[in-house]
Amino acid sequence: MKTEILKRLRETDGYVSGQELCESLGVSRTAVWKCIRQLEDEGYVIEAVRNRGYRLADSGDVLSEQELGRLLSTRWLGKNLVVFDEVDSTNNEARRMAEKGALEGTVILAARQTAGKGRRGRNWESPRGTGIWMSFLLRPEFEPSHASMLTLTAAMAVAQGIRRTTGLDCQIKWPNDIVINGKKLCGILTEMSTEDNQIRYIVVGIGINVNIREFPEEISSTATSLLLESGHPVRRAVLVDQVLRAWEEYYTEFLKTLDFQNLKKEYNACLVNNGRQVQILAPQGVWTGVSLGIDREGQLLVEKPDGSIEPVVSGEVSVRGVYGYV
Ligand code: BT5
Repeated sequence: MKTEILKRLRETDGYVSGQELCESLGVSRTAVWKCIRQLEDEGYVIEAVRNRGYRLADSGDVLSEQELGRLLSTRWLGKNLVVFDEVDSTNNEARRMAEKGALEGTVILAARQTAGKGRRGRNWESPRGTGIWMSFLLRPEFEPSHASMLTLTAAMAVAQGIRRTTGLDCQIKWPNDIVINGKKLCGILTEMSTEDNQIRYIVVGIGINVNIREFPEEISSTATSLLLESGHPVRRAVLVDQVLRAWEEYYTEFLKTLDFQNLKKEYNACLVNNGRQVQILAPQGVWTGVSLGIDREGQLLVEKPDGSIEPVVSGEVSVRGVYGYV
């Protein structure tokens, strides 16, 4: 019924009378009013005027299955798409759905995550309605050793999606962050399930701070949002579409060679600290060198003070600039 009411509001330029809605849908005024409230909760701005009815004033920043269904311009990714009001983590939800047989390309979004997660058990702040908390499910046929490169394709897609939607230029902090003006805007978490050295499924999780105005104190000096950087709110549904669409393009390119041969030039052009001193925080200790960009395997090449070049594998390390987070 909610979908039908939304459709009628969209089709009508002026007001749709409440009475007419009740009669044509065969429901009470209260039922109509409840649907209107739900639509407002989703982000639609609806004007209600006595004796005239309801009018859709603005589609606002709505992130619903209907809105995304209308907007999505991908070829296959997200044709199966689920939006939750609240989940623990969209990555966890995607994994649960994968275990129950969900199809490749399934996309899961949530208005809010109660236990959003980063790497190695870290927390990911996911406040309601102001970010893109999204995961998608893949069932690729390549070997597990290629999987870490999916994080890199996702980072490129986020950077591209943001550029196309807002015109803002952001940078990639290898392997899984997107930064802008030295602050973290997005984090990516790729998880994989394997059996007998074969991939059962992969979940790529993307968290983008879109319209967040304020962050908790622990991260307020390192985190930022598109709203804070651009000075105006960004429509999340449009950005979701652009990111997913860009990802499909990069993934197609990646599948041709199963490495970054065709993508590494573009990746390195977006890489923060390329050609500069970085610190490598590895389990064995911290060391410093000059970042030379990624190679075709997606490893970060770092030149040590003795001139030797060390490929750094993602997974166990973090990279920092020498002066702080970036
Ligand atoms: C990440 O981990 O950056 C991966 C984050 C992935 C989040 C997405 S949201 C959709 C999907 N579902 C999930 O549950 N996760 C994925 P890592 O590199 O470990 O960074 C985590 C660190 O970033 C934390 O320890 C904080 O310092 C910081 N942080 C937490 N929330 C943040 C936020 N919203 N913005 C910027 N920084 C944040």
